[in-house]
Amino acid sequence: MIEKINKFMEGVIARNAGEKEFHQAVHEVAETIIPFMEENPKYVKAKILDRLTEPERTISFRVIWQDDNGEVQINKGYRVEFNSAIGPYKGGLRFHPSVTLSILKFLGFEQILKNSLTTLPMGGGKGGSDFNPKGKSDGEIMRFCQSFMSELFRHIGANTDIPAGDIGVGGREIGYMYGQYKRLRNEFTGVLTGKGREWGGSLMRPEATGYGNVYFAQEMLNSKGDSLKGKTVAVSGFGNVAWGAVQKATELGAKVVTISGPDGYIYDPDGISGEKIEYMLELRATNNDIVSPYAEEFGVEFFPKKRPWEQKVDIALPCATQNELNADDAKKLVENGVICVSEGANMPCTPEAIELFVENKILYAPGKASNAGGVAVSGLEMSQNSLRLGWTSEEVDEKLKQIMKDIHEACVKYGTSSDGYVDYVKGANIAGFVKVADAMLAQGLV
Ligand code: NDP
Ligand code: 2IT
Repeated sequence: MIEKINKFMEGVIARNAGEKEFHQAVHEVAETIIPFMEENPKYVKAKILDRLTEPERTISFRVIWQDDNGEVQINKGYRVEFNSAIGPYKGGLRFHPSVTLSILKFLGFEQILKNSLTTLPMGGGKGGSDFNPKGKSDGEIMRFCQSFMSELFRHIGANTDIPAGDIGVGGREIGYMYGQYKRLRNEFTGVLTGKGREWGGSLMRPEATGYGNVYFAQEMLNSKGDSLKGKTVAVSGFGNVAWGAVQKATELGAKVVTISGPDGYIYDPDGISGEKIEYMLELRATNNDIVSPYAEEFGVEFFPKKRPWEQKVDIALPCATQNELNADDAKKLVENGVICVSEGANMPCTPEAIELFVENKILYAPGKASNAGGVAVSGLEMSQNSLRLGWTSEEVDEKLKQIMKDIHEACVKYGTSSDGYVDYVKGANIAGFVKVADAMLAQGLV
């Protein structure tokens, strides 16, 4: 089996040279899907995994804009339309200087399986730019978003491809891009999700990813007769996902003691709750990329250039970015008695870290399962746009909870080992794969 997996990966690496994040995401899936396909030869014969790892379409374009000094700026723009077997392409846009095609292909590839897990009809896609929003004025952000959309608009549509937010893209950026799309097409449609509630957005979308991640952690703990109550939690990041996770974990009786940024992390032994959670939003809105002002504001300790995983906690929720929790971090968490790790970010744990969690039988959930709440509520936003109706927060939250429960159940169904341990990576990969693979078989060689 190892030989088969290695051979498959050799092909992927040769066809996608140098794209190491993409290789990493594909390898994690291949490890569990290739053995599954061997038991189900119809997928092997139709070369489903080879087809699944090749995007249906990759769009790459130039984005020209002018900064506040009148200087011309040039960025790269992309949209990877990965797979449309079960619905229109769906996935976020990331604006961050680290964005490359490799990053977007890893995200787009994971998005296929994640979207399938939500039970909603959405294919997989991802896009973005190497634009750095840090320190930019509101006018610069608007001009960049308008220029970006001036090319992207011809490739997307409410029934074709529906982008949303991701790192560096929140409500403000979605607003500017939506305005430009509407102007160019002269139509008011649900082409983007994460819109403002007054103009077609869903209630609960901003909270959805973080809330969903905590609901998933709760399901894992419940399956062991445990709960979040009284647990200490380390969260990384201080963006949209981290904010939602801190809020919901606190509400469910846990104590969140860390948040982090690229500058380091803060440790708040009293727990991040109430006005401190509101302060996270202020911090994010400064566009400055640093979390240290929290320490000054609330008189707590700041650990420059360190990551929160060195603290003793019961639960870890990595919510910042890819590969932010490595084997050393995982070792420390395990030594300190962590019981549950639930990914809010996409691919935050390295393969070596995951191996350690699984070896030690920690409850570990991969992002494609545990952070699917964000795109799930995006799917619900699409439904509301189609109906031209808006649901209440309670209605959306109820649906989100049910979806996270269903994803958990699907993981248990496909991921339970003979000793009872649930391998959520295996469970999520197979459950997500089956639906897409069967749709691809039914639709022929397209
Ligand atoms: P935000 O832009 O709101 O926040 C991102 C956070 O991660 C910030 O704290 C950011 O700090 C930090 N960060 C970003 N890049 C790096 C880096 N290279 N090194 C260290 N820290 C970094 O984004 P989101 O909260 O939306 O996204 C966080 C994660 O969650 C990402 O992995 C994203 O793909 C994933 N995700 C998001 C969903 C959503 O609905 N928004 C849905 C599902 C997953 P800074 O900006 O200061 O660098
Ligand atoms: O990674 C993700 O799932 C997202 N950034 C959300 C995508 C979406 O379309 O809501």
